[in-house]
Amino acid sequence: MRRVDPRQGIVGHQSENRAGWRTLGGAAQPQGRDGAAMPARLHHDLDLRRHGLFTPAFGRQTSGLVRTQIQAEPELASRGEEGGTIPYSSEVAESAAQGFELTVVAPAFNEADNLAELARRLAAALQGVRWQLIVVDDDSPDGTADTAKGLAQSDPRITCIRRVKRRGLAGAVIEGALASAAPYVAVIDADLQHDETLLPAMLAELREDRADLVIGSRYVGEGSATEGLSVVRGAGSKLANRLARLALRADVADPVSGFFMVRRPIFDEVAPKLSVQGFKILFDLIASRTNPIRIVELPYSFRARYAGASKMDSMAVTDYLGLVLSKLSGNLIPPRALLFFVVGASGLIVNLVIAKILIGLHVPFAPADAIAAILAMTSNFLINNEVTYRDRRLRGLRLITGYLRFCALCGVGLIANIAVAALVHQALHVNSLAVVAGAVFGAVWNYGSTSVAVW
Ligand SMILES: Nc1nc2c(ncn2[C@@H]2O[C@H](COP(=O)(O)OP(=O)(O)O)[C@@H](O)[C@H]2O)c(=O)[nH]1
Ligand SMILES: [Mg+2]
Repeated sequence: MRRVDPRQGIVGHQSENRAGWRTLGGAAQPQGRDGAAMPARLHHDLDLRRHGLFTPAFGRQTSGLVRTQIQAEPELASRGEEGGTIPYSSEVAESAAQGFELTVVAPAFNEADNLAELARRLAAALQGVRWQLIVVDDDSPDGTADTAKGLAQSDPRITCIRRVKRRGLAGAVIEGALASAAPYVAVIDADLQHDETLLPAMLAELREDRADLVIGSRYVGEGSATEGLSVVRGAGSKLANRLARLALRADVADPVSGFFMVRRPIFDEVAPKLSVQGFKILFDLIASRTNPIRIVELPYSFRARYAGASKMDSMAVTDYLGLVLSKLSGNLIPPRALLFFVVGASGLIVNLVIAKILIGLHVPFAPADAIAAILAMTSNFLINNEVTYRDRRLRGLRLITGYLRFCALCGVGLIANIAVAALVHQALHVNSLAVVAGAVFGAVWNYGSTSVAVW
């Protein structure tokens, strides 16, 4: 299978399944009139025509740009070196006025020191493409939003969405992508771990209609993660990939990659189903799709961070496990509900341990059990507030009113639990089944009602 690597401007020759160009779903090749594969920079020019963007007027304005790109290619590489600048020109404003073809969404939390370099590298990599960058910041204390808006002052292709009182990579990506009006949306980390020079090749796959989703993959061909991930993180990433492949109906080598490009209508369609919590939006996107999509994976090497520190933590891992389990349940149980049930199970342990301690201290059974139950409910509420609903955490007075509502609703849940258990016992006369039915009903009630009335 012949392939073009636009980054090198060469025409390669590779067999269909040769590592490095992993294609899921048949794909036509970019070809010239004589049937030969074309250098990317030439078929880029053709793309503009095919997409109806190369109107005579637009052609006059942009053909110079395309030609400049071809002539300036050796120079382009040197401009891509650190420290160089991409001057803003009237051509940028003209192409922006035509509408962007590609939105690059960069979720950013405490990435102020990376943004100027990110913008510079995108400009170098995407010459001749009508691109925009949307930085989605979650009110980072390091002034990420101020930095992004400072860059936006001198380059209209850059926008910043500053979210307040919210946290989460997946939610940030969703909001950035939903703000796009471009036909194609890419997601890239703001810390420069992803290789932005792959973007033109990813775009070519979509423009040439060879794919609906293109993944920058660390686990095909010459792709690698050794530079950007420690040994432990590397092992974790491979495990996460294995779990994801279990839950997916697609054979994807790197379904937890944070670097991908997709047709915007696909994202728009799937967006309401995506979980706003968590780190692995690509996995969610593939798992939540309704129609089959063509996926292409292109290799890249995951680099070390440019500046700043990783935000991946145990909560991100917990969220991911919840997401995989939720998908394995066929979306029956939302990831948040799974977490809520795990917290509920921890409450049961708290209840048992405290009751045992109090009874050991010769407190009569009834008050001992009541105190243990209240403490278990309190610990459930606090853990759920800190973990399950950490993105909507209650504070101050709302913490107290939320706690009272939580206790009242769980009290109703307990009554419902007992009532359902009694009914099932009456009907089937099986103790264990009655207890389980009551507990499940109570847990579902507790989750459903508190998710609406407390958080
Ligand atoms: N807006 C936003 N961005 C985030 C959040 N968590 C992580 N990010 C960004 O997502 C990208 C990947 O996160 P990173 O910490 O580098 O994860 P790692 O590469 O797996 O270590 C980076 O650009 C982060 O700044 C968040 O809560 N909100
Ligand atoms: Mg990173």
